[in-house]
Amino acid sequence: MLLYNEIIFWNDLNELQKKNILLRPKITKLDNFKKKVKNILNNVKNFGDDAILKYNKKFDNINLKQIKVSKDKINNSSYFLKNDLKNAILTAKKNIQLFHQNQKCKSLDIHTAVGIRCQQITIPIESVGLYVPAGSAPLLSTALMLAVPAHIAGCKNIVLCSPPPITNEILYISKICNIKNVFEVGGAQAIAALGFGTETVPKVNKIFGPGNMYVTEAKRQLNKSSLNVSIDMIAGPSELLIIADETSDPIFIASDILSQSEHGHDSQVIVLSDNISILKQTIFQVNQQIHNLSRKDIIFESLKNSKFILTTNLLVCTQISNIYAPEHLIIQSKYSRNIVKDIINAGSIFLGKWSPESVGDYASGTNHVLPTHGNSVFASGLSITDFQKKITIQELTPFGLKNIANVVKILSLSEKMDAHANAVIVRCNSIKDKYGK
Ligand code: HSO
Ligand code: ZN
Repeated sequence: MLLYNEIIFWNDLNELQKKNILLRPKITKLDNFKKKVKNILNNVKNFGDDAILKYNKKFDNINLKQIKVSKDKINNSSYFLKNDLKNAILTAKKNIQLFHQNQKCKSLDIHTAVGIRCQQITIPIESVGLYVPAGSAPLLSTALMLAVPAHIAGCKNIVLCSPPPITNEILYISKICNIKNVFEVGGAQAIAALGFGTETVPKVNKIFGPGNMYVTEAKRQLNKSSLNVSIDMIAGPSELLIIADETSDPIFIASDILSQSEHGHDSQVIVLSDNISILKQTIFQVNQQIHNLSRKDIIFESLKNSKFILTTNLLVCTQISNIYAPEHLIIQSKYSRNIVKDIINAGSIFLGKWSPESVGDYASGTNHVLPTHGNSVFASGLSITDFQKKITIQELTPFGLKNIANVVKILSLSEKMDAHANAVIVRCNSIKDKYGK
């Protein structure tokens, strides 16, 4: 039960209290947790599929003969799903596809000076691993958010891993996204398989997708190793910040608070408003709506991390939001479009009362894999550029080289790199021999 006296008056706080109010919930890490993950990585590295089959038995209590999902099983998934679910998946896919397709950046081909041609081309990362967590329910939406951009980016080998038993929903998404390499393996062992490769799981160049703390730790350890494996991001618990004014609808805000809070006991919601009545009505609505929800146990837990803060005006709300740097930001105000102009840190923004976070989570087209834990101060949500890399190309004519030669000579000699200067000088001498001057 949330109480009205939980409303925090921002102006009454000193600097330290302000800082503490905006802290993320502490994650309690189990003893030896890093060592356990290291062990899993080592076992998968040394014993490949055998180790994975054992972990499937140990952690997921499933005895599989093979971890690779057969082509037939992927294709047949379609028969097990109701048409309305398949249609919903297809509509979401269409929107995600349209949005991500337009993220493609154009190649550059520029003459920086006469005779100096510089290009930038975009190349897809050849092999990518997509991790789709299961947790309390397999996140089919995450499968879409990873598979669609990987496909659009042009990645040649797309490998998808999800804990056993893999669901028909995830297999259906693999089918419509043309992913043929699908494996029933979860947790740190899945990340290890993607990072090292096994007899059946191909080694990839970059691993994507959220997961529990074991998955996250495995990604961190692999990323630090010298394996040339990269990761998309270190994802923490999900979070939402809401800015509301007197025109917001407390019923709607409460529904957004609850949808965020059902993710996990460590989810967090911060509500900022310049209007105490809106905050009180919202708290009232949260207490009303929670009773109809199936995940109320998780919600009761995570609501303990929520904060309702009263400020003197909307500008202060914006400033607090930029300090907190939320993963999701909902702005429900008559000035939404003006406020958004001052936002500099956020993963994804939802403007106005008709834009619940749920729509972005599933179907509007934007990606729901977003920077958490304040990382939106430097990072962005997933986009197709994460599945690609850029290569620059340059080509000079004799004239172009002759004109820039002196600049390179002076700069390289000032760094005491005379071999660098020489690479230009020998060519300039050759140009003189050939063309005179
Ligand atoms: N809000 C989550 C994504 C999600 N919601 C998946 C429901 N399913 C992180 O952006
Ligand atoms: Zn969500």
